[in-house]
Amino acid sequence: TTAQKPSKDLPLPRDFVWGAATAAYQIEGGAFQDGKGPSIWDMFSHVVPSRTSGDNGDVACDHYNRMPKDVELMESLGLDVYRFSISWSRIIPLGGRHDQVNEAGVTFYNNLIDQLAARNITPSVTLYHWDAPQALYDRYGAFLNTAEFKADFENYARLCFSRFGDRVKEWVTFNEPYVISVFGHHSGSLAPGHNRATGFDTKTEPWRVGHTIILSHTSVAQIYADEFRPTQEGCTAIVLNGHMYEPFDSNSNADKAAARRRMEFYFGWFADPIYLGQDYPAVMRAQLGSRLPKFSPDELELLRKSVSLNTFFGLNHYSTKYARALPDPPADDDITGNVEEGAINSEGEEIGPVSGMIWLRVAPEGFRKLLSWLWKRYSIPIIITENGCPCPGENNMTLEQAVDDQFRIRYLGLYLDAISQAIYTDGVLVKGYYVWSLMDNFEWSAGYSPRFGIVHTDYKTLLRTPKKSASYLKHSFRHRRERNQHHI
Ligand code: GBH
Repeated sequence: TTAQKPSKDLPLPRDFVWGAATAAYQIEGGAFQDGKGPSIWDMFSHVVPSRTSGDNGDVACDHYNRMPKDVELMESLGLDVYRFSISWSRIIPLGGRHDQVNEAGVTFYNNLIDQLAARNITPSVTLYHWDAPQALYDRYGAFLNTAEFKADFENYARLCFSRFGDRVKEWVTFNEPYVISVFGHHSGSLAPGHNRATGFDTKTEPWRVGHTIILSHTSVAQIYADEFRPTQEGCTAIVLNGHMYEPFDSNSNADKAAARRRMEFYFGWFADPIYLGQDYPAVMRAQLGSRLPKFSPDELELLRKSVSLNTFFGLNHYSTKYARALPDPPADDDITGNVEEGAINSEGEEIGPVSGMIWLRVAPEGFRKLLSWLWKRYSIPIIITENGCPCPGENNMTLEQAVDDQFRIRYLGLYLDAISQAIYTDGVLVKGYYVWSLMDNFEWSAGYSPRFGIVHTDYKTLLRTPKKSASYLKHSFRHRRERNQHHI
């Protein structure tokens, strides 16, 4: 399983769209420019620099000052879609509903959207990709205060819809609520870094944060539908991330149940309320009891009513893991569904070749199975809003070596084949694919060493150089869409 197979270049529907994704804090830089307020990532990276491997997003790819050139680059790559996020504290420096709007920040995004339109690239805009205004944590704990946060997020969303919604038709409220909840408020490896060691209540915080995100998402989807969709005619969705899980021992019923349970704790946590309009999965209720917040009857009614407002399932997916049942009882701050996860099964087999990141192994069969699992459970069209990988050792290569990214080309090819099989063999509706990422950028706690880009970034000169995977994708999408005989 450790050798990589080549892609079969399987077909994709003619109207299948492809694009590339980024996030504000990872590429923009300009962290203190033109009146931007501090976000939790400015604080997290500056206060204890070791938490971000000594790096920070002060400059990043300097996209804030190089945006027109970057959009030219996107055009040359042949992107249909560019997925980016808005930095909340760039346009409302203190974040709250009574705080001032920073017009310079609004202008930056207006210019970006105009440049994209001029080059025929469709924007897909995420409102929240992890960079909360620091002031919201200082004032009331941000996500930990549901009512306050929801009201401030509604105000921020309204501002974005009213200023950008004439040209933006695809809106994502939150990127990866799982990561915001668990990595921000349980392990603490991402901002704001809440964990047991820093004195926070990891038994309840992740679940409270998740609850706030679900209710805020639902409310903003309703606001868009009521106040903006009639004139703007766009759509809203949320982006969920997660691995596929296979049983550690394929003969063990306990491990099979553990794999299913792990999926419900990862995807079901958010997708059951949002895409089914119902309470959290029963396995979560059973294990977590009162640690898991309750939806009031009114909230459940609102959830039910807003299911149809979500026009697609945004999926960020990278890899597959094995799940092994742990003995009861679960730890009092367990977030996994009492599961141990790993890359090696009971036969000693690896799930797939390892990329430049330890958690990311090449396992396209898992991706195909996940697409089916999601389709069966939620029956909603899926857009892959992130997928990609760094090549092994990529950060220690010369430019010439780094742009010859054969490992990435094979990974992407196999994952696109998996989408094709999901569509044509398994009957899953997948509508698009956005590669992570447009260019090498700030990889959160890992700093600048992991390189996920299809374009190389030189952090000294800030020069961008497309890698071979960029032209591979351009040609592969053309070829796959032409090969399609199915006329979807
Ligand atoms: C996405 O998260 C993000 O949306 C994007 O910003 C990011 O750059 C991209 O992935 C690549 O990482 O270190 O073993 O604790 C993906 C979800 C969750 C995957 C945290 C890595 C850390 C695993 N990520 N996880 S570990």
